[in-house]
Order: sequence, then C-alpha cells, then structure tokens
Amino acid sequence: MADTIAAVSTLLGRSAIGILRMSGEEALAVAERVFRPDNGRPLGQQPTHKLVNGCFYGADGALLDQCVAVWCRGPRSYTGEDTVELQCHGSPTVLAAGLRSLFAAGARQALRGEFTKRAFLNGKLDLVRAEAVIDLIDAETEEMMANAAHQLGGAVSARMEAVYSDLTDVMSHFHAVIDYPDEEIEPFLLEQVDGTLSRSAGTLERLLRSFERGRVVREGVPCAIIGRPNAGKSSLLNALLGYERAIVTDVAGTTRDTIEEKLLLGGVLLRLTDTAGLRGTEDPVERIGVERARAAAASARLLLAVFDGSAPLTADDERVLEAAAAAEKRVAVVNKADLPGVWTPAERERIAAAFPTVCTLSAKEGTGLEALSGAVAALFAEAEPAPLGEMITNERQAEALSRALEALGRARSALRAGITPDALLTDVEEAMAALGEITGRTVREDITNRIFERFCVGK
Ligand SMILES: Nc1nc2c(ncn2[C@@H]2O[C@H](COP(=O)(O)OP(=O)(O)OP(=O)(O)O)[C@@H](O)[C@H]2O)c(=O)[nH]1
Ligand SMILES: [Mg+2]
Repeated sequence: MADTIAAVSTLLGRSAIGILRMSGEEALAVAERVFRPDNGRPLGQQPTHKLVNGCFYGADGALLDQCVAVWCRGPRSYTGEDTVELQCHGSPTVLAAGLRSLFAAGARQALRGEFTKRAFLNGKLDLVRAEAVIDLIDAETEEMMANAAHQLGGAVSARMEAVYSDLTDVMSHFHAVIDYPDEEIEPFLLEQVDGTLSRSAGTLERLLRSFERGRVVREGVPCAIIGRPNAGKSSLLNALLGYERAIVTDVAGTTRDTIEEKLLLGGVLLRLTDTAGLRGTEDPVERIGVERARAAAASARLLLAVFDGSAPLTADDERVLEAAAAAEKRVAVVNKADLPGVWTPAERERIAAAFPTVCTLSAKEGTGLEALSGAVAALFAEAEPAPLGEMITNERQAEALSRALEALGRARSALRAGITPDALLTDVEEAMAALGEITGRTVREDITNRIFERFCVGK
C-alpha cells in the first residue's frame, strides 16, 4: 500500500458539513491518533463503512470538533486502500486545523486527483471512468451530467472491452495459423475474422461519431452576435440572458468591445459574444471594436446575424451578409418585430436566400425567443443520438479511437489482399494498443499524470 495522503474534499467555505479524507497504509493509524470514538473503542475496532461519532483533536491535543468518522478497509474502498473520512462541521477553521492535525499525525497533502489516481492504479476504475469523474464534476449542462454519470457506470468501457476481447480472439486464431505456416488458412476463418474486424470498426466508428456532439456538450459552441449598429445585438444578448448584461442605447456604436457570456439555448451551451456594430468608421476605438467583431465572427461556429426589420437594409447590412457567408452555421434574426415591418419582398428574399434559418423576434419585448431557441436546438440536433453515456467528450479518447480505426481499416484491407497473417497481426495489435490507451491498460505514465492533474485536490 502507498503512503498516506490527506485532503479537504469539500469546498473550503462555511457550510453544513466539511469532509477530510485520507487514503493509504497508515490511514487508520493516523485517524486513531486524532479521533476518539464516543463509545471508547478505537476506530479500528469499529465496524467498517459505518458512521462513528467521536471527538477530533488538533496537533496540540486541543478539541477541534465533535464529528463523524467512517473507515473502510481496502480493497473495499474508493481508492482500493484503507481510507478514513472525517465528516466535520463545515467550518474552514476546523478543516484547516484538522488537516494540520492529520499531517502532524503522519499523513501528507494529497495532490490533485491523487485519490482517483490511486483508484485507477489499484484497478478500481479504468481511465474512461476516471475521466468521467472529472466530467461529472465539471458538467455545466444536464446532458453533460447524464453522459458523465453513465460513463462512470462503465457504458463506454463496456463497449471498448467487448471490442478488445473480439480482437484478442482474432489474434489468438492467427497466432495459431502462424505457428503452422504450411497449412492453408480456412476460407471460413478468413470470413469470420473479417466479420469480427468489421463489427469492431462499426462500434468504434459509432463512438467516434459521437465526439462531434460530445465537443458541443463539453465545451459549448462559440457563437457571435453580429449586425449593423443599432440592430439590437446587445438587446438580444440581454433578452437571452434574462438580465441587462450589456449597455443598450439608441446611439449607434454603443458596444465597442466584445462581451462574452455563457448561455444554455435550445439545450446547447453557447459561448456567446456580443460585438460592435459592423460599419465603416473613422473612430479609432470603434475601428478596433469592428475588427474584434470580425474576428469573433470568423472563429464562431454559430453566427446570429441581427437585422432591424423596422428599417430598410443598408450598406452596413451588406457587410453583415458578407461576414456571415463563411459561417459554419448561421441564423438571421430579424429584430424589432414589435414595430411595423418595412421590408420589401426583395429585401426579405435577400435575407432568406443568405440564411437557411430566419427568426423574427423582438429583443426589446422578449417575444419570439422560443423560435430562436428551437432553431439552435435543430441546428445541433443529431440524426442518431448516442445511447446515454456513450458520447465521447474527450479529445484524448477520440484521437486514440481514430488511430484504432485506421489500424483496423489497414488490417481489413490486408486480409482482403491476402497479405501474410503476421502483417495483419501487427495492425490488429496496433488497434488493441490504441484501445488500451483509452481504458488505461497500456497508457504511458506521463499521460496518466496529466489526466489526474485536471482533477481537484481531494478527489
Ligand atoms: N422597438 C424595438 N427597439 C429595439 C429592439 N431591440 C433593440 N431596440 C432598440 O434599438 C436600439 C439599439 O439597441 P442595441 O441593443 O443597443 O443595439 P446594438 O445592435 O447592440 O447596437 P450597437 O452596440 O450600437 O452596435 C436601442 O434603442 C434599443 O432599445 C426591439 O426589439 N424593438
Ligand atoms: Mg450593442
């Protein structure tokens, strides 16, 4: 067992309960030095996995808190080692003094993610599930939360293991063939192997396809609001957020710098940027604002182009149309629907031709926003949503998946071309190594370290 680590696992602020956590060889001994159960028996003689009331003492022997301890004997614990949790009153002062007391009694400060890393090293979790722990803690939307919770339950791991085990079968068949080189490979064996490879590739392809959605769910979509000055961009930002985030006035050129906010719209997490109105200007400050607006538009995956439906289109709107033309996804927002519309059929046609989706609304009155929300949902909807927990949200996993797929592709062409079994084995082996990296079977230590550094202390 490893040395004993300790950390505060809850937020360091005033709250109902605050938890100190320990794991390692000495966890029980350290706890017995600082915690005295009310019933007089040492903690090690109390039942495991049960709450035990008692007194928690500081490094100098002073009483810190009346609290509850739970001890779990490894391997039946989160980390697989002996662990002790001290559930104190949620006072930052108690927790800080308590942690010092644990250090004085023989524990050391845990590093970021060190508890979960130990769980991984002790075979309690594979890497996919460990990464789901971070995703769950970081989840900003319910979709992300649900996916992480199911991944934690092993949804992706189970798929990977099934593929890994099929490939192991292929390897063992072919090793047998290599051992008897004079014998012809039975055609039915070739067919069977091709079937297995194609099934495996199908599973991996489906997982990899879900990464597109996974990225949207995990990172959110960069989205810029552009339009000519006074079109109502800042009003739209405020209406969507539900509070007056940006300054709105009837002075054209009110917004100069970009303003960024996160927002859930149509179930999609948008990283929204309100920008300066696009127009030609001599003002040096406004000019920088316009450059920033163009940059935000260029890096956005979704553009909301705002037009004023209560006034004719102008030359500045042409700039907006130009900036929007290259966008991956774009929606025209025809604003000020509370005022009489003045567009000619030609103007309406011009906008309809440039945008696959047009939403008419009033940012000022907050009406028509549902249509925009529906449009965004539709733009990012998936034809075949991945089953719960089987959405890949992780760059590292996606990269290894594509390597595994490429290797399987090569193996299948080798098989069809009648190449020698050892060439095929090399490719299958490479695919298995890539899958092993995903679950952590064959991952390099520096990569594991990097993964666990993303955790918080105490997890
Ligand atoms: N009637 C009406 N007025 C609106 C609506 N949306 C915005 N306005 C008005 O239009 C003016 C400009 O609104 P802003 O939201 O500041 O426009 P903007 O596009 O951010 O303008 P700049 O920051 O100058 O580029 C303000 O007087 C708003 O009250 C709307 O839906 N209806
Ligand atoms: Mg503005």
